[in-house]
Amino acid sequence: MNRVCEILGTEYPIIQGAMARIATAELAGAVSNGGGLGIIAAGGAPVEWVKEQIDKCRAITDKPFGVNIMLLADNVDELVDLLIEEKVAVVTTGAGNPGKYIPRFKEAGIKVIPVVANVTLAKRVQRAGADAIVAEGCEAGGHIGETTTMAMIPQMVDALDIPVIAAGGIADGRGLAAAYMLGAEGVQVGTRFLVAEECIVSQPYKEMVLKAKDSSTVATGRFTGHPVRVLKNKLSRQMLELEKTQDLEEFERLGTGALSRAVLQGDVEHGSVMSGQVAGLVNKEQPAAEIIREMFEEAEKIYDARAAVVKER
Ligand code: TUI
Repeated sequence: MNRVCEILGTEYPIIQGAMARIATAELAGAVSNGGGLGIIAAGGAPVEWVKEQIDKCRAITDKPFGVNIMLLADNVDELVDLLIEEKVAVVTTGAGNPGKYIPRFKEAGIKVIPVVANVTLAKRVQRAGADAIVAEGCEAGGHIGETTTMAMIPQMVDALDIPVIAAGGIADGRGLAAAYMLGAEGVQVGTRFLVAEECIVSQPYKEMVLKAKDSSTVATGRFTGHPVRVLKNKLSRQMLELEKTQDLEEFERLGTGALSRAVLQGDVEHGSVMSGQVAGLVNKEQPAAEIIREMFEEAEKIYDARAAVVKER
């Protein structure tokens, strides 16, 4: 059995990306029912809301699922207490170093899988006791690091003993197979699950992903130290304009409530439409379970067909 499946308690070594405001119990439950690991994104939401989502997810699925903690949120300590009390199966983290929380999760029997974007932080969380890491390349949507998935995965694999789960730029069986070739033992997929039938994101957001092409995303806010990849729209153009003056106050004003505007209200011109570079590969709304099955079937076919390329001379 695959080391990642063993840690996650899943049939397939695939984690659904934690998309703030978007990854609710509906999507997480559907992904877990489909044999992957569904994730509820706590984002900056109140602890009570997260508790409701956990209850809801447990009503949708008997299978394991996880909760993601965004470490820039101001209620992280409270959230950690909740997740320990609820004994969720897996915790993933983003946008920081979760090191100081890892011992308490481990004591509670919770698997911890930090999402990281560089080898230095990956080594640090391995030392702190992480069970695996998600190595997220800058092709990913949302808050990103500097390095691509292609360059990062083998460097992570060389530097770590714990399993590496690849993220950023993976939306079909080809990306999945490629991640394995680089040494990953699992994948995390966000953008393709945005258009899952069970995903509650607004229809205009889904349509924008479905219509996107290779050059449709851009990273905004590099000068803030927290670059974020989004689909290009009026808001991203305004934000890029602010890079010239580096007006942080105005940047933050523009960003306030921007994700909700796109996710809940469907305003994809003035809202933040976070998405990975693979949006151009995502062309069909379908059930989460079908996405998982298709990806692994396609990857298997590739292995069978391409083995000849390296074996036959
Ligand atoms: O965290 C993510 N993706 C996210 S978080 C998010 S919410 C947000 N919105 C606006 C600004 C910032 C966050 C949307 N998408 N992925 C994992 C990830 N972690 N990507 C990059 C990092 C990261 C970057 C620098 C983690 C730590 C870090 O510096 C700390 C260190 O010690 O290296």
